[in-house]
Amino acid sequence: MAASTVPPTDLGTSPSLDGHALAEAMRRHLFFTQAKSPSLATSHDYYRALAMAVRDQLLQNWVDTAEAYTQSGVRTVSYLSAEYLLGPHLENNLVNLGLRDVAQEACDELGLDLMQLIAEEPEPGLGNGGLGRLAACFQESMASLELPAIGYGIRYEFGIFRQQIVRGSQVESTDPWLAQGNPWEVIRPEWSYPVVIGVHTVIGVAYDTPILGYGVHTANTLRLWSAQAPEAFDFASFNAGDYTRAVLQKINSETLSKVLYPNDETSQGKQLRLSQQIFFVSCSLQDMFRILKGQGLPVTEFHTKFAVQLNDTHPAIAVAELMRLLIDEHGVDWDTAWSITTACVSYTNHTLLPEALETWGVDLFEQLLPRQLEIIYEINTRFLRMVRIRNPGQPALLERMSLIQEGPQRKVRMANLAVVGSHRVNGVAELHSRLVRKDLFAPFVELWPEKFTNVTNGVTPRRWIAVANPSLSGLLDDTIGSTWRRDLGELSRLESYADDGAFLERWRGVRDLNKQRLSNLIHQQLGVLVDPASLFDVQVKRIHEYKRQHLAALQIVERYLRIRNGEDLPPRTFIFGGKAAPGYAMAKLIIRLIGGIAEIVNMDPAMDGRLRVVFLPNFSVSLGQKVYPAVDLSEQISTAGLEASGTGNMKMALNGAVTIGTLDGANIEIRDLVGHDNFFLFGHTAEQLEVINRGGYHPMPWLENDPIAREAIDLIGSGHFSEGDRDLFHPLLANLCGSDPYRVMADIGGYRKAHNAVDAAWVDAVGWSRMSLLNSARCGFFSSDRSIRDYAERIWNVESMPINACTVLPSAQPGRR
Ligand code: NBG
Repeated sequence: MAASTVPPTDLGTSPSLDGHALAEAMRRHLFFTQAKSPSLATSHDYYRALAMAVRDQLLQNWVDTAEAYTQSGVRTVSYLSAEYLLGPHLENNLVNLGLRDVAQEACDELGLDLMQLIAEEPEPGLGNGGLGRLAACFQESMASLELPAIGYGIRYEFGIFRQQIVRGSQVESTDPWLAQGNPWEVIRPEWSYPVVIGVHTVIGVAYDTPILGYGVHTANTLRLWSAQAPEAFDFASFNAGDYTRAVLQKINSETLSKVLYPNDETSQGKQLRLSQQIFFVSCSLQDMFRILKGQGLPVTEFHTKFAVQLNDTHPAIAVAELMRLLIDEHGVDWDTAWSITTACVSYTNHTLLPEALETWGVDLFEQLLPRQLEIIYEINTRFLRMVRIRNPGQPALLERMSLIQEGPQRKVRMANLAVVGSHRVNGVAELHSRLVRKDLFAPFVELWPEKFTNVTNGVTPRRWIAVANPSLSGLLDDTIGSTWRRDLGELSRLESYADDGAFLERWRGVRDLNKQRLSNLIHQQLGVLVDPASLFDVQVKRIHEYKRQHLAALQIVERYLRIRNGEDLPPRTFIFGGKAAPGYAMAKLIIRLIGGIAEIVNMDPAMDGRLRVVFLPNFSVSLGQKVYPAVDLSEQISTAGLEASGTGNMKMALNGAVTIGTLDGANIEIRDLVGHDNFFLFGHTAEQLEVINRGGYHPMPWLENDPIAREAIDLIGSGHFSEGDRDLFHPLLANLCGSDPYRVMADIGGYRKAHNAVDAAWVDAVGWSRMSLLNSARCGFFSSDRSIRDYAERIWNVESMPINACTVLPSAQPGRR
């Protein structure tokens, strides 16, 4: 069954390009771009030749799109994000151009393996996890919906670190993703801007990457800023013979875009980080003013031209910086500047975890961004005056709402700045948005109820089904036609096959193939044999205590003990993957625990054919593409109220996984849509936990009533999974039995029951396939196209602008602009 990835021809690009022509183009690029003969060419050379040939095909769309936006002066989304976890471009671009099959033909003609070439592309890992990947899905959806948009961010020279697992522990190394060049970007030295940080000036240079829409002519731009020193070196120092000093400034400046902070859901308050934020935000805003001017619009129209979206608080300094640019650089008065700012800026909150809420020491601000701090003070004064007038005699309220946190070390609260400076604030799933209103920003909701809203996250079906799961794509095309790629609601048409035995067979066939594919990869990478017929139980995501990988680990130990005691349980393979922030000791210990368990379990002949545990190193977008389609059971087991949404949960369900999960984030919406019978629920709700917490939570009473959990904990404590070392896991166990901040012990009993229900359900293969199918069929809602439509209508007020083919021909443009 070949996956047909060709979009409708009326919308597709390059209808005339066939396999032979693409093969010719590759030969040409091998010669003219790579300067190689076939006999010397490496796989990577051929990857580049193909990438360049594909790039040639999309340039027309890209140029046309920019031209059409410029001519029309259309309202544009300006998406500000410190992270974009893009994943490799080549295959996605092939799918979106409708050239996937053509590329296959071209490679066949040249005797090359297309998948091998695709695997050559280093992935731009410019993000940590869900937040960065969401930004990438959103860019692709905006282009596919033909929405005028620019994504702005930082061109980190080193992305998220590479993770190796050495004797069960995480070892980090750098990710030099640009080392072999990047065929997808174009440098725009003509668009560079100075940013003053403290006493230094740094220049931001634009690097543009095209973001192709699916089956349309739109190709939007992702513009990432790279930091450069104003001068390559300081001539005065150089002439005086101080060569080190001569290049110091250059090194310091360029450090700004050197590396992504590898922290997920934590804020470290480092000077470099604040500098990165102002750097990319200021460059982006200056670029918007340049665009405005180029289109002949007055600065006072800034808010009609642009909808500025803050992806979390990382770009929140935009509120002060836009005010500064309007007032200081463009001579606008305060009140007008403030109306412009609040009319165009909106803010998405992505977490309730207190450690992730960014605050910056006032002294650091003073030192790096004195003018912006002055502006923040002024915003605060005016804001608090308004609050005071409405709420006489409530100093505690003022203290809570202030942009400045008082105390021995005064701090700027970036979330409060973002809320005050925005016209809309949203959370990323129903529950999360409710908690944002009820807890995090409650007094602001009193003041501005209409400001707060929800947009549930989504994922792009192009990358997460069409690219990731070709066998499922083929089956869908045969069954419901190919329009699901642009209208994921079409998946609901699968429902009518839920009781069709022959169809369920085919469904299972697709899933078996994907599981076989993942088993091969596991064998290749780890030398571990896993049975593709076993239940694949998967938890891949950042490692964090609130996500509770340790809860899953405890459950595996319980299972191990039960099998050792002679119980006959259906075969399971537990698959983990995810990175821990390098400084997060507890998360690293959780990885170590999983590694220790894997080592014992996989060596024990008594477990053979019943239990396997693997930790896949270096989880990434490309690895995710191989994992998600092979998941039977999706572990979404965070402490209720703490996972804002989750998006891995959506990728898995769409690809036919059944979820075991808590009532947290988007799990709740998934469960409501797929039906409560097709979801394994457990755990306390956010409300129940609130009650428990109020009474003073302690794990001991739970543990005392749970001999099974106790036995598992004791076994870990005995050194069984650490070669006799009784101390290794002590911090983790002491934490679980002491304060248990993430309520593992309160939920472990319910989790066990849910797993027993999974075992019972798995034995009924037809019943399981039916559940799997219904999960896909009913999750069309979780397309990022739907999320983006929500933002466009309810937050940005932008409309789509279809791009017609060939508005500009390369030859017809003699050097304008
Ligand atoms: C993460 C949440 C996820 C959510 C993504 C995207 C941060 C700060 N938040 O639950 O933890 O799916 O954002 O919204 O990374």
